[in-house]
Amino acid sequence: MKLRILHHDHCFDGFASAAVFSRFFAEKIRPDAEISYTGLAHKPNQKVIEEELFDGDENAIVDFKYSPSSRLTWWFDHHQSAFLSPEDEKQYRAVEWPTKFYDPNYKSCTQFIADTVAGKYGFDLTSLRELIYWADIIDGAQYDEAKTAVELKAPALQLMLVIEASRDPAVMSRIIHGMQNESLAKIMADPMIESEFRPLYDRHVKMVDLIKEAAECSRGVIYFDLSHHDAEGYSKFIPYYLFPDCVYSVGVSLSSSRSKVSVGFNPWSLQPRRHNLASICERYNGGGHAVVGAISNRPDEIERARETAREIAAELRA
Ligand SMILES: [Mn+2]
Repeated sequence: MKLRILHHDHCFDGFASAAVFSRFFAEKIRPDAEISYTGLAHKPNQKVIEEELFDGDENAIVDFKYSPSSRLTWWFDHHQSAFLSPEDEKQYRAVEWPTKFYDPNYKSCTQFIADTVAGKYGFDLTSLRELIYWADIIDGAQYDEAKTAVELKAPALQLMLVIEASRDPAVMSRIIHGMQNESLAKIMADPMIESEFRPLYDRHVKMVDLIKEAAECSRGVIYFDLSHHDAEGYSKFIPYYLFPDCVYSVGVSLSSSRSKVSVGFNPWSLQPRRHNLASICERYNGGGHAVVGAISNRPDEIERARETAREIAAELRA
């Protein structure tokens, strides 16, 4: 029989969820299952998950939005917004589904699947402990210190970098299969993965230097403008690694598709957060969460982005 697993793409938790579910399915449901994988990415204004993606005898979605399709046989998600429409949510909540699970209290979908299948089916998680541990750290941004998140010494965090940036299907497939039976260090030691990682890591180190050069910290707020560099996509933890005593960061960046102001609260700050960053960003037509927010505009609006960033930095310093 064929099992199709649809998982959140370019996301460590999405990959780990697919790996844990695969092991569970092969051991507890169908040992003869022939499993294939499809990565799903969020699209603006998406209304449905295309029916033709459900091409297995059984079809599972993990770490991604619900589909009311009758072809969907398994579902696990932990995202706050897990439904593409109010109708989908109503359809899901009207029934006690035996194999479709949702719990937004979980920090990672991997941990959610692990707890669910261990409890309901007695699935033995022993050999998957390392994977589950790191999925929960990464998806919940629960790093003990900025150093861990930025220096990327743990094999799990090196794999995270590859998963988020690589577009090579062979690399993706190697990782998703490796996660089921190998240690994360062993996957990283594979020359194919190592050579994919190297340039990404070099770029990451360059971003640390770039932010170090551009940033200044005063009255608890780090401010940096990267709009003269190709700096789309850097780790949001870099500013706090460079300035551990700062409370907030405000950054400006520019790519071919947008100008962007990023605002964040230092998760390792010893001082409390006194501002809701989502509310601040909403005043400039942006959004986000209380601890991290952003405002995106057209690339030609970069001067306005710089102005906005300076205003927000001044407000956070007041
Ligand atoms: Mn997740």
